[in-house]
Amino acid sequence: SIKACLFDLDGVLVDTAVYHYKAWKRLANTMGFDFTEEQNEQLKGVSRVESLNKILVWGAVEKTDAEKEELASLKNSWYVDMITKMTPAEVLPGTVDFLTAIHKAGYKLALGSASKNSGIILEKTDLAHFFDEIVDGNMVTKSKPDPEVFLKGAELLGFKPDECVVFEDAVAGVEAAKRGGMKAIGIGEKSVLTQADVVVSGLDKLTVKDLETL
Ligand code: G16
Ligand code: MG
Repeated sequence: SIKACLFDLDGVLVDTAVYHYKAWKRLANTMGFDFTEEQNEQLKGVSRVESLNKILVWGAVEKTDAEKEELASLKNSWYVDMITKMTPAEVLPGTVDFLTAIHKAGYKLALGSASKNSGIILEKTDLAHFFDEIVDGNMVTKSKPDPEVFLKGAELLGFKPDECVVFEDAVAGVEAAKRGGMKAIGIGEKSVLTQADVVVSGLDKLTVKDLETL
């Protein structure tokens, strides 16, 4: 049975995707091109370097590794400026109630995010105290769909993969959970998150009971 819950950050607990999009768009614009909101979907759950690589392909621009490092840190400085101003009001609907309920019911909680900025986001939105363990982009070498981030979370919490459920909004994240041998609750559209065991539109649609029947 399920004993631990692993949460993705962006798109599940908070909507930082809009800030990532604004910052990447600004970066693309400074290089003389643009990309669509549809293309932006492909950046969700993907690491910073991999996101930049995709964007450079879209703009048909080639850069050296040193230039890429500079571009990525420029984007990150704009992104950090925005997330530093985040408040608890930006936590997605139902999140605080659901995290409170599962914590009270005795489940252990971990974060499993690709972001290297998870610490500041959790602090600004007042969510940090819910988590027993935090695994983020600073602690993993392989990004989703590799299961590393979630396997590390399960290990730190002291549970086997089949005792864990992952909450994910990204296709790559759901795939990571399944590859890791975990249950996956997709946050989004059923037609997109086809590998998920259950799909809901948000944490506001879930109760503790839903975990018992997984
Ligand atoms: C998030 C976002 C991705 C972003 C990645 C890395 O992942 O979904 O779009 O590229 O983190 O973020 P950073 O540049 O802050 O390290 P997740 O796993 O929380 O959805
Ligand atoms: Mg996400």
